Amino acid sequence: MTYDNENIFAKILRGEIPCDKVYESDHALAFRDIQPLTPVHVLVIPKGAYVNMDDFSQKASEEELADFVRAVGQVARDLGVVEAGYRTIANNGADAHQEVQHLHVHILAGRDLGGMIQRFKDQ
Ligand code: DGP
Repeated sequence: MTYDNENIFAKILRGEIPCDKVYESDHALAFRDIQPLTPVHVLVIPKGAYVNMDDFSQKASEEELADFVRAVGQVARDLGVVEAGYRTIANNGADAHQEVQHLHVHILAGRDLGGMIQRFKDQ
């Protein structure tokens, strides 16, 4: 799994393109999605160069892993969405339609999000 240093989130991390930042820690950054699907749509990314959850879960240090998971929880609390509820999604690879090849967790909230995923038609 090769990390592309020119992916859009790497550029955000380097400050080459702007983002609407909502949270930053030693190992994580959170910012609003540029194409929000819900009233609240924030992306949480590790600062390290990890393509996806498979990459991150194998190579990240314990400190990075802990910081990232805590960041997701903290951002949800900061956004005020814990009581009403929120959804976290991390798309990994082709079948999941991962568009940006730097690990990111979507935090989706602000309305009823419906069922988790549509059933396959043949089920
Ligand atoms: P995914 O399909 O899980 O890889 O989602 C990628 C998300 O990244 C998508 O919801 C749109 C968002 N996105 C793409 N480019 C930018 C950008 O330049 N800035 C921000 N804030 N979000 C972006």
